[in-house]
Amino acid sequence: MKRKEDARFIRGRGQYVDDVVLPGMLHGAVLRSPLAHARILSIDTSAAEAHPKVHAVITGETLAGLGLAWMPTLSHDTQAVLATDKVRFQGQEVAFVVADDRYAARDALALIDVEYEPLDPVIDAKRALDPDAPVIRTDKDGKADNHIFDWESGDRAATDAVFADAEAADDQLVVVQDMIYPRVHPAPLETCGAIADMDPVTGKLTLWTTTQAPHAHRTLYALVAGLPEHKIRIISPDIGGGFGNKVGIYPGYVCAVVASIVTGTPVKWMEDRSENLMSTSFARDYHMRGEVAVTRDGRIRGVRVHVLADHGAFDATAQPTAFPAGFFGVFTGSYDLEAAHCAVTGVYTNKASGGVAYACSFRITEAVYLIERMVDVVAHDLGIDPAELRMRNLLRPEQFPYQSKTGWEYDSGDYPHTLQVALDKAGYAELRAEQADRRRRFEAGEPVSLMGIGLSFFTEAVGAGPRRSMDILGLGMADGAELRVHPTGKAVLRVSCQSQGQGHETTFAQIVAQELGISPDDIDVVHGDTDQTPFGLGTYGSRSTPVSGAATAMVARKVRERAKIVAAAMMEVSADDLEWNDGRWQVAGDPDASRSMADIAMAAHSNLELPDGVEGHLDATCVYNPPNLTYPCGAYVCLVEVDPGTGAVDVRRFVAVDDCGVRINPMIVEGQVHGGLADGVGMALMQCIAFDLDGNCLGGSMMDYLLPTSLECPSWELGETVTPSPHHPIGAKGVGESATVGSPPAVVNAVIDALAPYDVRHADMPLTPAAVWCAAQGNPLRPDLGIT
Ligand code: MCN
Ligand code: CUN
Repeated sequence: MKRKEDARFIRGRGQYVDDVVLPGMLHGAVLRSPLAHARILSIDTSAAEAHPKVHAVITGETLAGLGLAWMPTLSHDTQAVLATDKVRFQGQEVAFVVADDRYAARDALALIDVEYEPLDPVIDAKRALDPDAPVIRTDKDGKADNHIFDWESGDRAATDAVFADAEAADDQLVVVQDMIYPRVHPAPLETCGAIADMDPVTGKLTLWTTTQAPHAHRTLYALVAGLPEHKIRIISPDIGGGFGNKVGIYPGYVCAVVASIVTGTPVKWMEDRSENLMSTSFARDYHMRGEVAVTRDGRIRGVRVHVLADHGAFDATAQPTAFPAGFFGVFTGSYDLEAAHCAVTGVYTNKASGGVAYACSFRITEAVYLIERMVDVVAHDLGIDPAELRMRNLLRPEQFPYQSKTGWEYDSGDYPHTLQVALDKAGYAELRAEQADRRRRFEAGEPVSLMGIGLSFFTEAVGAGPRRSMDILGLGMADGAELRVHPTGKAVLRVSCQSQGQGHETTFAQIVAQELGISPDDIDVVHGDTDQTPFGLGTYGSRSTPVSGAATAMVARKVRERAKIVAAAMMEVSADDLEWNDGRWQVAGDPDASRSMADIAMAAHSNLELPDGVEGHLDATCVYNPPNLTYPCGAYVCLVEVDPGTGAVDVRRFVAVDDCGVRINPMIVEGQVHGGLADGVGMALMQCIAFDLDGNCLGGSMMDYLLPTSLECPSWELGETVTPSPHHPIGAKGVGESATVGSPPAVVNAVIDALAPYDVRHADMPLTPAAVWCAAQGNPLRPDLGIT
């Protein structure tokens, strides 16, 4: 089925936040710090206030008077809304101007005079832990260093024992590799913004905003600002992409709300591209050491990991678990291990708050990258083919449900089969033969490019989630769904999740259609408006299908059961005699005696026909609290050509076999995978937010922060296996982030494989031509990653 929402998108009739225009609306702009670390000595706003088109200038001092200068983050830290004492990263919010139009607001920014006393910036995460490093969070009482947290997962003693054993044994070895997952940014098409409309008479706040989680945001505004929750309405209309960038609450949103309260008029704030890239929602920035204990015949026994996590100046991780690095716990990947342990240390640096999401499921991306790179390093050191090494170590189908060594219960999968499908589709053996031939020609001095074949096998963990392990500010992670079938048999579904391009209006209608025998065209899906939808935690961590999708199937089944009673009354039979057949309630054994949902709906609304005790109307509500996450998986094969003269990488082919359980809409799933694969090629080869030693952000525009285009992407070759989730009502697993998680290691493994004639064991992303060329020359310097 084609996407229902595209009818408006391809006609230019979508409504994004920046399309919203309210009568009398004023415009806000944010003054940002030019320095990465500096004390604020004074802020003089008088000249800006005197500007004829300026209505108000808000500073940290204004906010402090309201108790709003600092706000809590999702990871139990605090973040400055507008800086009062110090600025802590380049681009940090310092003041907010409200003016008649966007241009006047921007002009007035230049009239604000801020006196800064520059301080030494801390840019390198390792340097952040030096005893003499400048302390960034001096706002925290008694804080004398830049350390945020230490977190661990797995059994340290058991893992150390396996490693000691492997070190002592002749037939085993320990393989060690350091690697960096660089800082990247999701860069959605629409930047972040908000229009706040506080009605001074009714006291009702309507906030149009780019959020992936409208209900959670509403509750947070209520808790933090003391606004009554029933008087807050959050509307998140069509959003031009989220990718995790729109999970958090940004200072600009809060400023727009305060500005609307102060001026008594609606206030719009939309950031520009550079503001989005420099100040919002970075991801990754993990410095990792992986260690693998393995027998010489390729049996992986244990994995040990240490990570230094650079979270920037405020720990604003969009982390829905109670744990600071929670989902990194899936670093054991798809393999059957004896023991595993990881330790993650989080530090503050003078960078925009990081540690947030980017199609990542909160650290799974880094974990998958680490283990899939490590498996290739082991294959390199042992001289075993990487496909063969994976086959020897993958979990076997009979091990499911599988209890991982770090406490996760993988629900289902047939990993060797999924990998085999990918290898067959790629023609793996023939590719290796072609590669061997190419290498012979290269060694013979022919001017040929180097061919590399890279694999990855990933397990994702999506659909947050079980209440015990994942409460966010004490809120459970259950999602609501409400379904009404109208008298003529048309239905409206209301869900708490929020589509940013994933096609929920189509797929959620398809779920209801499947359960009720109504055409998906006759089902409207309402989302993204807290006044119109039930509570739930929104769309991130690929949780819409696992949680809201499950709620949708369950609410439809409730309606179907109610319809059964009405149908029985209509046909004057006992409900026990009815069976659900081909989208109709039918008298068992009598195909001529049946009623469609439309027949039943009309009767249910004309109470005359209903006997006493049978409730009229046809609607239901449901709250779904998932018993577990869902665990999609996939096997990817990437084929690259590397130019040995320039280091340029060309992705020649990419085979992706995903298993996301039952597919509701195969076309949409493929679209999700296409997007994620492009993301992976981008991160592996070009995307990186770097900083110079003074803390200047070097990725503040799309001239510097490179996103992949169709030119860098091959024509994707997709395949599928289907292992339904045993606990999901329709057996579906999430897929929205799978390819972003699974593809970077496949691309990197391919490039390193291509460099085999130079005996390169590892090189860090992004594998730009310069980085690849330097790696081939044995040059370890990476100024782009701060390694000089
Ligand atoms: N689907 C399906 N069958 C399945 C699984 C999913 O048909 N077995 C469909 C779903 O019904 C839905 C889509 O595929 O229409 C994605 O579903 P799901 O995996 O549940 O992910 P979410 O809808 O929760 O989307 C979130 C996910 C995340 S976290 C990021 S980040 C990301 C991603 O989606 N951001 C995106 N894909 C994106 N795609 C677009 N266009 N824009 C974004 O911002
Ligand atoms: Cu991890 S980015 Mo998505 O969860 O919105």
